[in-house]
Amino acid sequence: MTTPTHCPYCALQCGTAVAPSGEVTPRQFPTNRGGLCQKGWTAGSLLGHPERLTTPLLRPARAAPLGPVSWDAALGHVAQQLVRLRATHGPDSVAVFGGGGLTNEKSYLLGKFARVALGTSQIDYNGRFCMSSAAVAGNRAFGIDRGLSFPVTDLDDAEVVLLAGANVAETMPPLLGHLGGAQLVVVDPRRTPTAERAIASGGLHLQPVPGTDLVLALGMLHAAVADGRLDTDYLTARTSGLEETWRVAARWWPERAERVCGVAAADMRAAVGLLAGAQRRYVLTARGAEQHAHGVDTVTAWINLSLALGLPGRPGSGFGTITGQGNGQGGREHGQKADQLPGYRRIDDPASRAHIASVWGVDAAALPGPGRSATELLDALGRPGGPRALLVFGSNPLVSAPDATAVAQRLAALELLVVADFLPGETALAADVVLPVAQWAEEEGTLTNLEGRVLRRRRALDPPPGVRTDLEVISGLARRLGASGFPAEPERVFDELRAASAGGPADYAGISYARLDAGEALHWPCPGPDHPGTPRMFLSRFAHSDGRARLVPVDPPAAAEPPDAEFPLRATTGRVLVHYQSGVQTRRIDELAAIVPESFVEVHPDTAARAGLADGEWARVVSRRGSVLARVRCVPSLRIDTVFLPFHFGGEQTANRVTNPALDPLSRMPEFKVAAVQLIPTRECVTVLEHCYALTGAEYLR
Ligand SMILES: Nc1nc2c(c(=O)[nH]1)N[C@H]1C(S)=C(S)[C@@H](COP(=O)(O)OP(=O)(O)OC[C@H]3O[C@@H](n4cnc5c(=O)[nH]c(N)nc54)[C@H](O)[C@@H]3O)O[C@H]1N2
Ligand SMILES: Nc1nc2c(c(=O)[nH]1)N[C@H]1C(S)=C(S)[C@@H](COP(=O)(O)OP(=O)(O)OC[C@H]3O[C@@H](n4cnc5c(=O)[nH]c(N)nc54)[C@H](O)[C@@H]3O)O[C@H]1N2
Ligand code: SF4
Ligand SMILES: [Mo]
Repeated sequence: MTTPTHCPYCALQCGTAVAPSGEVTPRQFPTNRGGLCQKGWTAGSLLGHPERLTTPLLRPARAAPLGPVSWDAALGHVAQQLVRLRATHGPDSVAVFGGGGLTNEKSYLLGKFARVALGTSQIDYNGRFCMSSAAVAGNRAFGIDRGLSFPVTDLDDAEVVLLAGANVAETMPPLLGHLGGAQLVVVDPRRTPTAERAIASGGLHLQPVPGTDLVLALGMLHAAVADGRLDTDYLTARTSGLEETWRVAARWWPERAERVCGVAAADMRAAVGLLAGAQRRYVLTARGAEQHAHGVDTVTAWINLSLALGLPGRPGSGFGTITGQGNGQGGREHGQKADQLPGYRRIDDPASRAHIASVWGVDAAALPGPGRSATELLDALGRPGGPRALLVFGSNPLVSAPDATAVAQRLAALELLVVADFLPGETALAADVVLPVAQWAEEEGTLTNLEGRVLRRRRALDPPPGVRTDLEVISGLARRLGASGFPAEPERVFDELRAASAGGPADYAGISYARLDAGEALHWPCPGPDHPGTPRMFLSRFAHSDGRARLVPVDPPAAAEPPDAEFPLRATTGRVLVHYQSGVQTRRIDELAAIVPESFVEVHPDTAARAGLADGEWARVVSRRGSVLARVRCVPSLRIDTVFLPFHFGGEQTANRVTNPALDPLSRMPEFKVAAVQLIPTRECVTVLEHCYALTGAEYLR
């Protein structure tokens, strides 16, 4: 007997079947159609992993080692410290950091816990690092933010798909199965496996300087206008803002754009020709377009081009952003974001506050206002006026947040760091209290995938003795803080979430466990029990009150950190197929760690030679903030001005030691995708152990 559920990792949420032994096999589901990537196949091996956390751990004093304690002692200690801090320094002295991998139920209860049980405004989550710029751009253009406004199966019939900063061949391999019939245009500074597919499909690989997509998209919009490719009927009927947008784009003719972004004007025209010449075409963006200090405007530039060509809201065509984490979409809808309440409501909107307060049975005036965004929250820890305690659920910011060295200093300045995790990741090892929690295959819940489709995670086996679910942990802490209304049963939490979301943009009111278990595919908004859900949005109108989509004029900004004589190269960062995120999980899976055991830096051979480096040698990649150790991989297809680092490794190989915490002014998303660096040869000896496993917490915070 196997249990039908979904992969724990990315937003494609491939269908899986889990055996009582924990073995994972693929199952037919529209996103994966029986396929899985290597991470999905091996996900079960962490369930019984020897490093699995099975008892709460407590550090009696900052310098003391973590030691096992009872749940009562651990939760009692945390509650006592939180009560003390709150009484002495006010409710904002306690902060919460969540994750886009958490189920909808956990995200919801965590947000309620922060606002009601702790009374703090200081909650945000790692999704701020993920799709937040596209979320702002989508809201601005379409009036609502759902990653894809159509099911992925619609892509099956596409003739042309432009992928901007999305390396789906490595980040969502089964998605390629939906792109098989299309010519691809891939926009990426690197010749990724996805870019190889584009060339093989008779499409194009456009290779811009990192951080210059905005100029590239302006050049392409100019080409669309100049070559008579605008869809004028669509623009007139369904959009506003073309005139103002053209006023900026008119200054970016392709030859001028080429000088900034490095993509040949002829290729811009060819790409526009491919998109405009097809009936069924899509533009999809991901983190490469977003993780910039001007990510919102960059995504907006891609949306402007899509609108000019008449794609969004047209059957068989569209614009979309590929979300990232398992619950990347749902995780940003139900209240773990600093500026949001459940149902994708704004926390500063009086009507939204009143509705949520009534569901929660509290006074709307008692709900805190917006808090700090993730990077700003981490930066405020332990500073005067900043939080003195941090509770982390589902993130490893010591490895995944920008300027990791500064993050370690801020965590060290806390009076209390609490981490709930099932493995001893870097941040857990640095905590004062570690709470061992259940894994995906041991719990019930729902997640919302990249299509805005709500799906069920099901319990296939019991958690190991001594382990509690995140919901039980939150519920138990709330009780110790004297707060009521924090059930630990997933379905009860979901039913409360439905009521809280009712009437909001992300309306789940009509979605129930019973409907999902009966096999219905329910995409939000789904406002009532008889509503069929909304797989396709925008077919007749966009979500703005006038029903129109907005083109928004965007100007190329100055680079946040331009290369100079000292730091002449642009480092960009991202992912490889076999590792997931900060690597806590996949670095511990032997089959995956054997394939990519250590960090590397992709470098053009000429650039390597200039730095005195050869393929296979270790280098230090140095920025103004810090340096990272990585093995040189010479890649002739790479731009000579660019190097690439994966961010999946810890310790000396933490790529985020060099990244720039410059933030987008609207989304507050950090600039993971471009930092000025230099390369230097190093003779430092790096042992295999340091490659694969975390340093101890104490070493981190020294
Ligand atoms: N194997 C694997 N899969 C994953 C994940 C994982 O960690 N590992 N994580 C999941 C999550 S949370 C996310 S968010 C998604 C991310 O999925 P993707 O966005 O596809 O992944 P990234 O590797 O971060 O970035 C994509 C590409 O952007 C390129 N890029 C860098 N700078 C620029 C630029 O300025 N412009 C453009 N156009 N491209 C640029 C990089 O070279 C990279 O190939 O993947 C999900 N799937
Ligand atoms: N340089 C650079 N940095 C990046 C990026 C980049 O492209 N470049 N990408 C950014 C992006 S898009 C993202 S999404 C972030 C992700 O980065 P992180 O937030 O660090 O994500 P994970 O590594 O998935 O960390 C999740 C942790 O929570 C644990 N965990 C998993 N599921 C659960 C759960 O249900 N409950 C609890 N309590 N714990 C759980 C895991 O064991 C792991 O320790 O990284 C960002 N950082
Ligand atoms: S593509 Fe994503 S959801 Fe599918 S198996 Fe791989 S990691 Fe899991
Ligand atoms: Mo992400």
